[in-house]
Amino acid sequence: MGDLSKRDFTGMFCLRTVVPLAVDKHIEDQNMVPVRHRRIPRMIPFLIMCGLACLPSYAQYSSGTGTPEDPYQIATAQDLVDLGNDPNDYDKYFILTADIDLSGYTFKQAVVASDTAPNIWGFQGTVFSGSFDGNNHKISNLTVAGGAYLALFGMVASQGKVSNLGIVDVNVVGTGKAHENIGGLIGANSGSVVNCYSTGSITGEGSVGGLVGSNGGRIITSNSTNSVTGMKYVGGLVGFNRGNLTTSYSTGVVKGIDDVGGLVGANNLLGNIRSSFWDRETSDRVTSAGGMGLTTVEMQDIDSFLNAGWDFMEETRNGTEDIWWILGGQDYPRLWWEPNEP
Ligand SMILES: [Ca+2]
Ligand SMILES: [Ca+2]
Repeated sequence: MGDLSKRDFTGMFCLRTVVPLAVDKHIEDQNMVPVRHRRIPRMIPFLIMCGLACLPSYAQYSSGTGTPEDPYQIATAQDLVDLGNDPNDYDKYFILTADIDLSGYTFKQAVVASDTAPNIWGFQGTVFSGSFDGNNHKISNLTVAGGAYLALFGMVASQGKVSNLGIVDVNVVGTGKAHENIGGLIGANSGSVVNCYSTGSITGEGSVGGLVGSNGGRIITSNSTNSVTGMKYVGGLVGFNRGNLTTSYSTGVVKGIDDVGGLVGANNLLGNIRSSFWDRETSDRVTSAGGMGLTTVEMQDIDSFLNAGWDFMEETRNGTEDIWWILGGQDYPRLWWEPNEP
């Protein structure tokens, strides 16, 4: 739908620029009229074809060229859908320039970098290897109900990065065969997740996590309040971890059968989990494959996190990036731009 509307627009744009040109030349240079009239009609289809051929390099998304200096600007739900529909752009740079509400959309697979053969084991499709900067905005009401690798991003490559993004009121349900690698933000991550959070509900079978289903990359300064339900490798933040997880937490209720944990369901020999926490009470989980379980009171006490090196606003001992803030005694730590709404 998005491509069609853009192509229609591009075609109109070409016609509008070409037709006045013909009129102007007609008025300015009447001696040349017979020649111009023969040549210009032939040019019109040619110019329209040029416009269509050039479509991927401009007139795409709300603005930008996809470079680090001039990232594609994602300002609408349609921009996001367009990104998902164009794997050629998965290695480009993107920035969110507005909050996006996906109410009214139901996705059968991840919005970006989806598994195109959900009934075949493993990932088939194009992995996201670009950079998506949420720019401290949120994407709300994402609903995904389908097979495997379900989240906003199905799979992110080692050079990929997702940052500064909230996924709010997300609802992901893995159904059918092999509904594995299910999360709020990323199904299977090998890249970097920095300053992200997620709220909502995640359900799947294997490797199910509030933020990331399966992590082989790096997750830092992120959190999830998602409720998480699965069978095996089920965790409040990450279902299965073989990567780095640092300075993050989760609070959502976690339900499962095998390898179920408050923060992480399973952590293999490559996995490294540091300075991270989960709420033992709200998660209904006293164990996790990594991290430290705290009471709700402890989870809302700044000292629990300062002692683990977290960089808060209004303190310099742990750094001056000022990643976190907290309404002590009332709420959990939040990213400095994250609202303290439930
Ligand atoms: Ca598959
Ligand atoms: Ca600080």
